[in-house]
Amino acid sequence: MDDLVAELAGLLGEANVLVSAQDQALFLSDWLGKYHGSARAVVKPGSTEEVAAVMRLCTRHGVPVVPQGGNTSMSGGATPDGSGRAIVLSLTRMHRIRTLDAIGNTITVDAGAVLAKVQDAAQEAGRFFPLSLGAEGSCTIGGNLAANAGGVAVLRYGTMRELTLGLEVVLADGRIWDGLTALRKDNTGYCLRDLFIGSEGTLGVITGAVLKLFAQPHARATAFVAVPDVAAALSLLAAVRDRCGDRLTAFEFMTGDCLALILRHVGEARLPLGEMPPAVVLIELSDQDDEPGLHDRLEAVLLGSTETGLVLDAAIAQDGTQAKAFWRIREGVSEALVREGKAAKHDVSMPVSAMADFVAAADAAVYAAAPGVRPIVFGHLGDGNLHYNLLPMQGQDPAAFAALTPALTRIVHDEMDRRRGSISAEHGIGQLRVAEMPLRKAPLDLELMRSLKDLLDPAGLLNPGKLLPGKFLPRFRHQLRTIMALLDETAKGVYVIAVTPFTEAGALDLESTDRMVDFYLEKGATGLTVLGMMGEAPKLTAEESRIFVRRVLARVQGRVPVVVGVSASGFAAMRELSNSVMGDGATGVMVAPPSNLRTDDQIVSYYAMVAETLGPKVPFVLQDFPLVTQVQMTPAVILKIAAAHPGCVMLKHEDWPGLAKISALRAASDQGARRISILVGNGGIFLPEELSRGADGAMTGFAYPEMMVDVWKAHASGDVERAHDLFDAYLPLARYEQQPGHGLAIRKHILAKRGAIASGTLRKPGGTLSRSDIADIERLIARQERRLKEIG
Ligand code: FAD
Ligand code: 2HG
Ligand code: ZN
Repeated sequence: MDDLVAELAGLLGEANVLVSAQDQALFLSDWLGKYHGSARAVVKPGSTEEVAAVMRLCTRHGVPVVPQGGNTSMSGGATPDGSGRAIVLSLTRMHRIRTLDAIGNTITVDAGAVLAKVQDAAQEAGRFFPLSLGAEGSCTIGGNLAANAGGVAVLRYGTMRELTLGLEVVLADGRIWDGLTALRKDNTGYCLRDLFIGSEGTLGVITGAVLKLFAQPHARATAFVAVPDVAAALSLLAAVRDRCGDRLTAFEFMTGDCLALILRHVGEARLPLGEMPPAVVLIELSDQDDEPGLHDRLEAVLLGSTETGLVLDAAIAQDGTQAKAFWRIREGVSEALVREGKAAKHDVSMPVSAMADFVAAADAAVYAAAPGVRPIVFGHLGDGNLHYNLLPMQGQDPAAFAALTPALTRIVHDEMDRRRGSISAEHGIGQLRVAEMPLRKAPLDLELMRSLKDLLDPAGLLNPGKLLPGKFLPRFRHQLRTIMALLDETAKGVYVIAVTPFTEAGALDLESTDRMVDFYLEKGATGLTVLGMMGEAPKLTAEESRIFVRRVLARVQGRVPVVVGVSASGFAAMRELSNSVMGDGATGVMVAPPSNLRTDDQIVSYYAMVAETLGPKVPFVLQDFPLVTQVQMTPAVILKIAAAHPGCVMLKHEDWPGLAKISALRAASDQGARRISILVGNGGIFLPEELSRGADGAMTGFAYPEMMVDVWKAHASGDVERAHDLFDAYLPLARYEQQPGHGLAIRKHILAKRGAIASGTLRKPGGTLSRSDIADIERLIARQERRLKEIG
């Protein structure tokens, strides 16, 4: 027995400190069987004082603590990591109903009290505690509070937060915060209670709570209703609300596929309708009395809705047994899912009115990315909360599906995000969604949350790895859209093509990504371009590409436009990437032609397909880079594409040097042809001449972006000589960086030397620089600095 365990046993008694694998097993895996951890000990204190003593001890020893109630978390929130360092603090021995105040309508309970027992205690006293969910036979009040649980009666009674008056919490350092009041009104400053609700065991251990009670509803009417789809279900919701007001207690949705799954796996579930419907809702009304009146109301609204086509069929429960049977179907869903396989689970929240559109869009995007994957969609429609679960394709290897899951989750959450929703309505973040937090929460949210965590748990011992990500990426998605207009024909200046920073080990280096963005903007970039075809974009996975783009967008925070290269192989992949990055806040995309295009017609048709694929709302840059693509685009072809597609707003001109092409394009626009922006490439080595021919700036990635910025500015101010002088000073290095097959290593080496990125590493396969190369670079930099000084 180690020292800590011995001390714990001294505090709680040996029987309440579990160390053997067998005794611990039930506490170390989650209900879904997704997470398996290990623990130094599982401890079961019997009182608030014992919890406080455990916390003092753990803080003294620096031992992490994972609070646990009924262990029914749907997000791995109560499962320790695999290190074996943490203790699991189980509240299950603390299950007393402390007091019940029938006049004040409150019940005070230990945090380890099982929800169903609290419901029973209320009922015995002629009162009602409304929180209701499938796991109520084993989940605890502490877990419900820490997760801010929802369930099937939120529509009428609210979430756990709304059902709570007071809390008792043991802090990380062992102090007991006594907020166990039954006050309905208390305006004496910040609401500390609400801080702990939904904190998932990361701010303190909840040991007791005062909960609200209600009058018992003696009358109920329950219906199982077939509807054509989510949209009809939403219209029906409005109709029921109009007719029944607050009597509407539950409005639960399930698709036909979800229903079929339950009927297949839950033995006692029987379909109460004639035919398998496309979708169903389970509706419950409740009131103090007058059951016949309730039934009449429900029947009337269902009849009316049948006439308008919202309802296809309906069964109204004739007694409590039938109502229970309807609910058994609904409550069987999680169990059925587990029996079918390991689902990718999503618990999205959004405005109720957005849900039909969300399901259609998410289904389409999921099918496009992974045909055959099975959405099982159900949830608390009236609360704007859907459980959008995805099951593997029939017969799919579970490991292959697991590998696909992060990408599918990203797709689902992107659709949610487009509707300004949340990645968790009721199941919490836990460990399942922690990686999504930086992508989905605003930087200020994360900063404030981190400050609170640091204040209450400075050593980070409470439920580490859950809810809060280790490091934050700022995100300004929604704000960005409003600030940043889409790319258009007037774009000018210098759009630096960003490199992709990697660590020495070849991993994506996101911290350097931030630094690099800052560097480019400090040097005067008027825009940024990422995932350019000549860089290392092809070495990124689709997931990495999205992460990288998001990081860049988050760092840019709308200060300059960001263009993303989407020359993915195949139109479906192009559409997917483009939708994703535009949804994230990119200002436009760039498309190079595939090298198999030969004739002018083929090029024109290809870009017609591009325009159709991207849709009318996505501006695109036509990349003309014959040296690499082998596709020769004449001015006539470029003009034709620009004329046909308003979405084509810019030419990235990278012909070698192709000055005549720029002249021809500008002459044509002088004659009335559509004028689009022209930004030039080739590391800027023809920039002064290209500007003189009518280019609007550069889109390229020389390691000294300030050269392009200064040249462009001097040229724009009319000082062409100065533009040339500046250019000449940088030319030797720009020329050196243009070496085919070697240039990117040189560029990254210089950027690392300049502190823009941590390492000049190229991801494999990628070249390295020899000593002689580095000596060349040093000499050229020294000469360049000298020359710049000379010209002032
Ligand atoms: P646990 O799983 O033990 O813990 C949950 C989180 O709370 C963890 O982060 C844990 O560290 C923390 N925690 C637990 N106790 C304490 C405490 N005393 N102090 C501080 N932190 C603590 N959820 C819904 O919202 N709506 C539903 O409809 C719903 N249905 C479900 C159906 C099934 C079949 C299952 C298995 C789960 C369902 N859940 C639902 C998920 C789950 O949130 C709830 O079951 C419940 O709220 C978790 O309570 P628990 O005691 O099991 O908590
Ligand atoms: C429910 O609504 C629960 O039944 C569980 O929140 C959802 O299993 C799930 O995804
Ligand atoms: Zn739910």
